[in-house]
Amino acid sequence: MINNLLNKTVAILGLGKTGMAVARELKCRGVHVIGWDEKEELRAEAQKLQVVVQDLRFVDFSKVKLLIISPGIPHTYPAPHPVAQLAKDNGVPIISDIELFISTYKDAKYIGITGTNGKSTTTALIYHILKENGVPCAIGGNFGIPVFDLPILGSDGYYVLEMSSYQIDITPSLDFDIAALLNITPDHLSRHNGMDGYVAVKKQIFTRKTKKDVVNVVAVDDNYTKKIFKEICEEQTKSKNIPVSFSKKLDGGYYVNSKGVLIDNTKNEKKEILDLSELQNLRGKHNWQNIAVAFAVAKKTGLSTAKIIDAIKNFATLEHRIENVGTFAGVQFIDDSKATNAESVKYAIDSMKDIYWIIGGRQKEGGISILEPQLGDGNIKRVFTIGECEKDFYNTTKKVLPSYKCHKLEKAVFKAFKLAIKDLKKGKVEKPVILLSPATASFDQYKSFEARGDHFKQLYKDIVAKYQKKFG
Ligand code: UMA
Ligand code: ADP
Repeated sequence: MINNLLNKTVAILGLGKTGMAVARELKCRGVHVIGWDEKEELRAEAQKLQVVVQDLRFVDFSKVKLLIISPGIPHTYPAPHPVAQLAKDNGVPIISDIELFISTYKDAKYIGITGTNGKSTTTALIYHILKENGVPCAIGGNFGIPVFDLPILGSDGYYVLEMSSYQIDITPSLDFDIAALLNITPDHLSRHNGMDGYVAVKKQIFTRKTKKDVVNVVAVDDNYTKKIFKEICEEQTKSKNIPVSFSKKLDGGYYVNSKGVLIDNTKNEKKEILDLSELQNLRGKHNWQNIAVAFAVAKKTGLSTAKIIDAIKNFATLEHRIENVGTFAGVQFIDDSKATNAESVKYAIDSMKDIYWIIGGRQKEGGISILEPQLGDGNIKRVFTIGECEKDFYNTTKKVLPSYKCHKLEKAVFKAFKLAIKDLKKGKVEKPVILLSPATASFDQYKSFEARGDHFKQLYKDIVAKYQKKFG
């Protein structure tokens, strides 16, 4: 596709990671690029690449061939960005970097993974399995590396791409050799005009531009994904459609039984693959779903079961996702800062006991209402609230559990530690865990969930330093 753009004009809206990587590539390929970002420092950086920096609202779009828009910028809901509207009014296609990339580099194979939760873990796990086994591959997309920053792979290579709903929405003609969907629960609803729009976008990962011999993997554990699977089986009779489940037995697919054993039932032989309950690097039932999907995808690349199992066993947990920070004075610290919605917290709470739970930040739709049934199940001992929504969360948890308003993470961590030590001495708990699994976005107090998790890890170090003499 890029070859057809020689000497043509392409507009790029958003010069963050995504836009800048596209700009760099297009400039090298002799394309005339006009770019804009509301941030001055990004505009200055683009100018160094010889990009014409100009407010795109005032550009004559009749001369523009394409608009490449960053995923974070709305082009439909809640309201189209004025530049997106201008492009539409002039009949200029609006696409993502991924659309441009896939239609340019057609030789390699593509694996796309989406879902509300578990995308990064599953994408990283698939990439790890391929890499460990010597398959040429690269990881990118919503994972944090824009596709135009990835190496060019040959026809035996796989691009393993994490796809957010934002990215799918602006990639009208996807062409994944293997596409996988993990789960769907409400998220990002304002960008998709409600739940129906969000579900429809997630389903689009299974659309193809040209490819025919394709594989679709769907974890059918919720009603939305179950319905999508049924629909694609009806619509794509020539594709290999593989169901996966971590919650129920399945014929013709992979499932995890009640003991946590991954079963290959693709040929209805109920072959035991691996006991997932023992894996310390991928704790929690939610990871059973991620592993089952990763396994199904990896099998379709032609790797043997034994090779996939070995790679799963030595996968290193991703940062900020139920990450073990350390244990001090008998108290374990777990960073699950990436748990930015209640659904993801549900599984963290399920997989641990004696929890001193730190929650709060910028609230998302629904807050923690879906967690209310779990509050009294005995796994959580005490709750420490922080951030913008702490009043709401405190009012919910205090009805069932001892709860403390701490406002800031620092106070929450220190208070949780002192109370955990006290409870430990009194024999009220055996293995206390201080869990940062906030069920919120971080932006009220932090730049990102990573910054919030890093702060938590620093506070663990501060505690070790402060109490070394007493407990060390
Ligand atoms: N901007 C304007 N005008 C506006 C609005 C924004 O100029 O009116 C500019 C901003 O100043 C910014 C850029 O547009 O510089 C928007 O950037 P962006 O955030 O869309 O894009 P990137 O920095 O390129 O990051 C994106 C993804 N971000 C989002 O989808 C919000 C990253 O996912 C992704 O890793 C990266 O591309 C590489 O492909 C992050 C994310 O939060 C991790 N994703 C969401 C999620 O996981 O829930 C969807
Ligand atoms: P995503 O990239 O979709 O945000 P991550 O793998 O980064 O997903 O995990 C985000 C959060 O969701 C973490 O707190 C993690 O423990 C939790 N999580 C991971 N996989 C799942 C899953 N399959 N279902 C629900 N929650 C999950």
